[in-house]
Amino acid sequence: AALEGVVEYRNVTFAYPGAESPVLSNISFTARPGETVAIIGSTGAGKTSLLSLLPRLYDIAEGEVLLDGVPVSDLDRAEITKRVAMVPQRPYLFSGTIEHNLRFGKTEATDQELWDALQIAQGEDFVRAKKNGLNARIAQGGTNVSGGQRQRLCIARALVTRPKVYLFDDSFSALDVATDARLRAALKRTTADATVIIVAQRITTITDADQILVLDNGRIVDRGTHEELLETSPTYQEIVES
Ligand code: M5T
Ligand code: MG
Repeated sequence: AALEGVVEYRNVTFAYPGAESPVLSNISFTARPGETVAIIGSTGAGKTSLLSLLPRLYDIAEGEVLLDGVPVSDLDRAEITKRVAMVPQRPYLFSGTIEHNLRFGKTEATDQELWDALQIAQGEDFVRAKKNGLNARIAQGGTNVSGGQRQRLCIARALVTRPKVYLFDDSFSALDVATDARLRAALKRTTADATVIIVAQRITTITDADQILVLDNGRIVDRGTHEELLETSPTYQEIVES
């Protein structure tokens, strides 16, 4: 099959509707299948805004966001979500069973596929520990599961859709370091052929990324691998030391 899941941002400038100044300026990068691109930067730098442009949560005024060479503005959201799964910064669970929450967006998945996704997302144990397993009920907004459990269920939900592109917006922040490391190792095996774009606060989550983009005030100020940035980027050094 042809390469699928190539993401390219080309000179993207973006302002929220009604806002006076752009939150993203002249953003360009490419993420290819098999690669992990990490985005790091202080709060308000524009990381979430940057991710949200691929699934077309907003349309851009300048530049282009391309998925497999096609501007996303020419694709409808349903076509994009077949190929792109985003785990949002505030992952949402709705009132229903764990199974309902995991199948969201892909009803034909088998129970085995749900368990496989839970295993990768490090959520298998706590679901098995529940009396009703996959049929255990989740309260509206996921208030009866912990923040880390909610993140893991939302990661499992993304895995169930078998996307070509994964967008993780700070998806590992509520996990302890050991669980984070196990999850990412499992994820790496599963997503070996996928394109992964990951926003993270914790440096250890991104040190092995193929490319790290340092975002500051809506601009990519530096880019490279962890080792390269340690040498060349004062902004990155500040983040590492903080
Ligand atoms: C970047 C503004 C926000 C900030 C800037 C999501 C969102 C953001 N903004 C809006 O005006 N409307 C919105 O719906 O855009 O915000 P961000 O992209 O959320 O930044 P971040 O993800 O790097 O920050 P954080 O805190 O998640 O690390 O001026 O007001
Ligand atoms: Mg954010």
